[in-house]
Amino acid sequence: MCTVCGCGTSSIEGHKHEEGGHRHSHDHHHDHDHDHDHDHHHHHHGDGGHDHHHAADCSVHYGKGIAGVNVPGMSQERIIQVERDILSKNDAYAEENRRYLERQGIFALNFVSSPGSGKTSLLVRTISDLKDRLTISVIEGDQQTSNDAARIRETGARAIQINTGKGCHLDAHMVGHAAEDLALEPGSALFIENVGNLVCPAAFDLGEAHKVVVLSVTEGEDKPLKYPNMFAAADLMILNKADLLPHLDFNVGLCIANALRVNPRLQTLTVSARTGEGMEAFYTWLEASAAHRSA
Ligand SMILES: Nc1nc2c(ncn2[C@@H]2O[C@H](COP(=O)(O)OP(=O)(O)O)[C@@H](O)[C@H]2O)c(=O)[nH]1
Ligand SMILES: [Mg+2]
Repeated sequence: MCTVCGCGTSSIEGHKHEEGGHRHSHDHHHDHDHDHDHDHHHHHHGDGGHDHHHAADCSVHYGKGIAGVNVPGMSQERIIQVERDILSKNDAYAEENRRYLERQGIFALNFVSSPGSGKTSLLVRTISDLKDRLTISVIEGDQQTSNDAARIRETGARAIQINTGKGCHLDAHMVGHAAEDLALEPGSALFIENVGNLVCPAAFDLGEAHKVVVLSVTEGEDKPLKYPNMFAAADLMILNKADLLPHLDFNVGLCIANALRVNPRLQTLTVSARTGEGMEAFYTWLEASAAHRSA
């Protein structure tokens, strides 16, 4: 159980990744989910609805305690201790990654979003458009499949896929190994596409220069308010799928205002990875940020 986010099995040192058919699997230590027997009594009503009555030993307090998450059988104090251990281990790996990337002059971005906002599409277009200006390698994170790494490799760029299994985010240890296996070129850029999830990846520093949160116009203007941690952790918000705006009643100004309420320092860009609209502004941001970092 990942007690940091409380939404699945994950650990700092358990993962699999592959590159071009080469499978590389780590099997260190996994925290285990606790079996938890629910005792549901269903009372069916004539209208087809039913009530769930939980037995007295099944006290579920979702996020009510000081830890903000519930792990059956674990006290809130213990959860906080485990959470601190996981995050401090992660932070140590992230610092190692950051030092390595800095020594090599590699500019790393961590792309986070809900599934389907267009991260892979943005990466594919960016790599193709900047081919002659910048070498970009990619670490792809998904629970299953290497589809996205395959989409990236079609551009000619190097890509490695990490499958997190039940894990809901990439951690710095996974990224460190993948970066090593990619044999990154000094002075190049590294794009990390995180697992599609607007919650958990916010807590995990991977050693990147910036988190870039991608939101698509089909998701609603209120998402920055509903998932504030992610928008607070990011330095840039890319509002994608602008080509769909004529078909929607999405209010771009309101969405940006909501994002700035949770993070007044957030930079924002509106683009379409499909048509290419607005992408030049992203490339300008990218090259300016990379130059600023190596200056
Ligand atoms: N209309 C439109 N569709 C897009 C755009 N960007 C991505 N998509 C589509 O959105 C879906 C999810 O895109 P993908 O890149 O896989 O998203 P990811 O899950 O965040 O990596 C795909 O069907 C894409 O073709 C865009 O700018 N406009
Ligand atoms: Mg993707």
